[in-house]
Amino acid sequence: MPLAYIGLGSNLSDPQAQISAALEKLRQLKCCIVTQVSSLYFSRPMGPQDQPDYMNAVVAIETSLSAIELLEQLQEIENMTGRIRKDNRWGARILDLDIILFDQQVINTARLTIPHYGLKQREFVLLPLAEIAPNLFLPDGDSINELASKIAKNGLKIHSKLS
Ligand code: 5RU
Ligand code: CA
Ligand code: CA
Repeated sequence: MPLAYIGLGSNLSDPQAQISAALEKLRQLKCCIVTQVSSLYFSRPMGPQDQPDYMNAVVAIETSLSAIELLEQLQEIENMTGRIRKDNRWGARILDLDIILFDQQVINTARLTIPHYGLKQREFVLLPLAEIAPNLFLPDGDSINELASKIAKNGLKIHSKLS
């Protein structure tokens, strides 16, 4: 079965509770087995700064779905939590679920870019990912551990364990 890595983020309405609830919903998906869960990280906003701090985490899931089917499941979970998709690109959100990697697939379509285009620049993705998959390599050959060891932490810190 394909192995996918999912990034979770929230900076509204009790982010820690939102991430825990999203993890619970991922565990309930029939198509997916959550195999690894990173710690919960506290992170400063990247991009627009006029928004609250974030909580971020990364999970690994084995899935029988295709990447686009998985995206649809993730968007359903986002919608269930009351996320409203509108013109606040990169603004505060209750829940954001991104496919970071899907096996070693490279996908560039209007709906989906995999690996996630911001992966190498975002400490709040790289460090949780390196926590659960240090020996992973990207499709372009870059080592996750090496990328994670070089990136500036920008205040990122482990907040707590997820369960
Ligand atoms: C530009 C640069 C835009 C970096 C974005 C998150 C970016 C965030 C998140 C933290 C965004 C996309 N900051 N900023 N965690 N999402 N810490 O999940 F990430 S908006
Ligand atoms: Ca995101
Ligand atoms: Ca997203």
